[in-house]
Amino acid sequence: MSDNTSLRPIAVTRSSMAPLDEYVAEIAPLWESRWLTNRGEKHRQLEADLQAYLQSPHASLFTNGHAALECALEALNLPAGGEIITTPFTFASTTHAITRKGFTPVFADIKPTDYTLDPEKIEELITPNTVAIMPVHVYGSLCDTDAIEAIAKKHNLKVIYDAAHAFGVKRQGVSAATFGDVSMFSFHATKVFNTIEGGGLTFTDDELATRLDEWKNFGIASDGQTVFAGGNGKMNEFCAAMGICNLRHIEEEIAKRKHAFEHYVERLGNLDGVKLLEIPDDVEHNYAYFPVVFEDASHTTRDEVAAALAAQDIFARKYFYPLTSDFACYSADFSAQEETPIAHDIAERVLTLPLYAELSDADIDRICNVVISCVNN
Ligand code: T4K
Repeated sequence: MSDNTSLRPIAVTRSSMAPLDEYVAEIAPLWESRWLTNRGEKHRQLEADLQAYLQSPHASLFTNGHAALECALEALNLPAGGEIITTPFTFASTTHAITRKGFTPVFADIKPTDYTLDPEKIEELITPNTVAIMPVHVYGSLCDTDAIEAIAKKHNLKVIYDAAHAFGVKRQGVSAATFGDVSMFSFHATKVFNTIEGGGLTFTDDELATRLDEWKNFGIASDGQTVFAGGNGKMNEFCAAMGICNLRHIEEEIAKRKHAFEHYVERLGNLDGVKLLEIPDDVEHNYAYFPVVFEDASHTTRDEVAAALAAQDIFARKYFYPLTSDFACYSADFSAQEETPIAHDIAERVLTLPLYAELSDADIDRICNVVISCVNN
């Protein structure tokens, strides 16, 4: 947020970290207790802090967001081998969680407005084998949760939101953590809120809380019996301590990101040939990403901008190109171009510009000058 131009390479993001002395004070008691993991004091405190912040009766911590997503798919006891309707415009994790748990992803198209799953495309894909819907609040844009959950209710399907990008987002004061049967948040180093590595699930079902606690501790129940073949997904005390510290600064973090986001909008908002992310009036956003979609129907402008930025040591990213359905490991099975033309089109034209709390106005000006010059020539 300072006006100094940085000299270092500028990456798409940069981890936010609470002050070092604050973190040191938080972890110092661990040298006394020697309790480093397995649902320690920091773990319990962070779960409680997150329940309050995310307005959720349960916030279950995991080693990372992906493990949390896989665990949710197991713990919901969905019929084995079923189909899950999802979006291909996402990070690898969403689709990999589905396939690694033995389900079949069925890709529905996204909306051209906010790039989230289009509810109107979901119902036609439901078959007797459909067991769930897994939408993504991509870039922190909330899905059309009312429409999606109405469809799920009508067809008796579970809804698992990939809310990896939506930490702190609210619509009409209601937290992103409260939608669907389960929501998964990523607390990776690159996220608005980080625990170094980490993730969490939010939900209301008390029984699910017990199953998840057992799952992430090898299926061992509170009475010591091992009741099923669970895995190991426990967040350690150092990561939980990082989360406790970073959560104290979350409002400041989001305010700084908002400043950066709005500075981009000031510079690029009137530029013909680009579409910026629109934030609805009733949404409190977290300003997680700054995606720009270029009007050029081919990927030429997008690629030129990325190359021109890279020439100045500025590294924007093509989140999310290619679509997951076009990954080498899936492309033989799914033909996304025909089934999800909007997702395919956006993936060809999107570039995610650097956005993080410490990004200066002067750096944003440098980035915007490159974008403007490429688009106008
Ligand atoms: N669902 C969705 C929709 C997701 O986007 C993700 C993760 C998940 C699920 C799974 O959640 P986790 O299991 O990760 O909790 C990054 C992140 O690794 C990944 O968490 C994230 N999505 C994805 C969108 O972005 P890469 O491969 O682009 O990261 P990388 O290493 O290139 O880092 C990008 C930039 O971030 C670096 O150039 C500099 C900065 N950075 C990176 C690291 C690792 C830091 O400032 N500090 C760091 O420690 O995947």
